[in-house]
Amino acid sequence: MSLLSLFFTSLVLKAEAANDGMSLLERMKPPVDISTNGHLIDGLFYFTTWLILVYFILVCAGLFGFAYKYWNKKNPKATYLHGTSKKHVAIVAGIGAAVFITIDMQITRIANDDFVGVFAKWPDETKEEVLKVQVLAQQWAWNYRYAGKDGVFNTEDDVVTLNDLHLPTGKKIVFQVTSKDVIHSFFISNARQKVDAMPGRVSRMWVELTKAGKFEIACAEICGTYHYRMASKLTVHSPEDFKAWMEEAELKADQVNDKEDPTRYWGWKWQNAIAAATKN
Ligand SMILES: [Cu+2]
Repeated sequence: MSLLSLFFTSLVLKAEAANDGMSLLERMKPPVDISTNGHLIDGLFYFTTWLILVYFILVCAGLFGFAYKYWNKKNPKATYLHGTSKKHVAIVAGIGAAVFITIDMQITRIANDDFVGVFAKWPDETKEEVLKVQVLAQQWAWNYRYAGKDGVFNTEDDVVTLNDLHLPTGKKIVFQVTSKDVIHSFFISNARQKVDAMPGRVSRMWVELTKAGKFEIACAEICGTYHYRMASKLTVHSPEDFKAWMEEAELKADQVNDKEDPTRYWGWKWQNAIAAATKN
């Protein structure tokens, strides 16, 4: 074994030891998908990757093929072309159109279908039961707010947590997200969903989760010195477990909320997503 391969093997082994025994290939994969629609994003990602790989191989074949074909041992005399003949223009235009149609247009089509058909299809809060969560980002933490027993936001009985989001499986969850200071980005990587948190503005996102477990939420927008620390816990429960957690949290909120503290009331009046969309 050469010294170089020994070096790389030791690097890989070291990296594997530092990542709970996950292989290099496993770590290249996206995090586990726990949502109903995450596969759409993954599908687009894989489609792009494989298609680009195909084109990469074609480009390499052309590059090395022509280098071999016009090798100076076989073709000692160089010819100079302007590339303006009809044939040459047609070849270049044809390849350009093929790339545009098979990559750009396809990606745009798939992304547009996913957006219009799925991600922008807001659950109708007047017709189906959804879980509503308000998210306030700040340098450098996540504040979450549930409406509490009365179902109304920014009231005394709200359940408020810091860097600790609890969600159920099997139910549509609608987030309304804003920021206290700078632009942050609320990113649930396990659901492949992300939305900007902007001061003075409320943005929305909805997800439906399928797997219970412990995950993480990250800030996906450089937001200052401790941006990297802006991680939050995400616990996904089965519907029964979530109900139990919420009941306990509501009880606790009743006992520990300082109702006189004005800083507790950072929430806002919930806006029905569909009503808001039709109003604009
Ligand atoms: Cu941030």
